[in-house]
Amino acid sequence: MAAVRSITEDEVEAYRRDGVAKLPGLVGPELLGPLREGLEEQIAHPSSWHTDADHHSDRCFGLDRPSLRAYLLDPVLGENAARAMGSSTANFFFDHMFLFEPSTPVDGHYWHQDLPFWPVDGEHVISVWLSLYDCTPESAALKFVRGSHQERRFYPPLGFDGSAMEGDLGERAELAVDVRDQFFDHQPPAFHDDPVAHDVVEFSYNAGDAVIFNTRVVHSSGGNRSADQRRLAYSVRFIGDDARMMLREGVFQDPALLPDPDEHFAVGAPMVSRRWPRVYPA
Ligand SMILES: O=C(O)CCC(=O)C(=O)O
Repeated sequence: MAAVRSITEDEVEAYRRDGVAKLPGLVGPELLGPLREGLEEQIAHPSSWHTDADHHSDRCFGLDRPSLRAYLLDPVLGENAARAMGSSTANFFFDHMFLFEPSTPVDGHYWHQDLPFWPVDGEHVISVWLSLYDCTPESAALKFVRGSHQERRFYPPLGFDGSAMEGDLGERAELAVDVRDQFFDHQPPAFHDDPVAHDVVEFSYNAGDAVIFNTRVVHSSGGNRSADQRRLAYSVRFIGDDARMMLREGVFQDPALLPDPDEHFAVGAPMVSRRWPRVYPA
């Protein structure tokens, strides 16, 4: 059996309609072991980009770990991303791990969209979030505001704890453009207070289940309130044909995601960097 299964047409349709589609059993048990091992090594030896607030996260590390690299560059995973985006290609953009140990509640939620944090714009930007262990809404399962990818505006990006994030873009900070008209002037409402009215979709995941989601869709978990269930997730981000370089003035833009210093970066330019290898077609 293949290590990563292919997305179905129904799942592609759900992704386009709702901005998110659950992919049960995306990854088989034979791949879960090596992925867990690679992530445990990373937790023990975090990168300079890791954060430890209420939960632990790290990013942009997997290409250097053979057991993770094979998954990140798996052409079936890339093809799934390309088909969902409606793009003829998929390039790896970056990987991101999120660990909530048991009893790691959050204060409210951290509702957010991903795209406004990242130095990229376009429709062909997508995430595949994989659950390494079983998880339920009680143990920090990721949930979504269905259809919120259709809203063209962004909520101003903040950290998971609600505080403003800072990052040094170096000389590239000067390239940032004024896109204030693309932003709400307020933070997201507490969608979890009325999940029915806001069409919040809450999934439960078995180990190896994933969601594929649009980087404009609003999402969060409610933190890990379970006393004994660990929650470990691994998100892979892909970019496709229409993705273009972007820097938004006055809002946090993640410096970890820029091309290497010796590489070209210009707002509106195609996403070309040795850090973003082609995954599909292989
Ligand atoms: O796993 C989480 O709690 C957050 C995940 C997330 O925001 C993402 O993958 O974009």
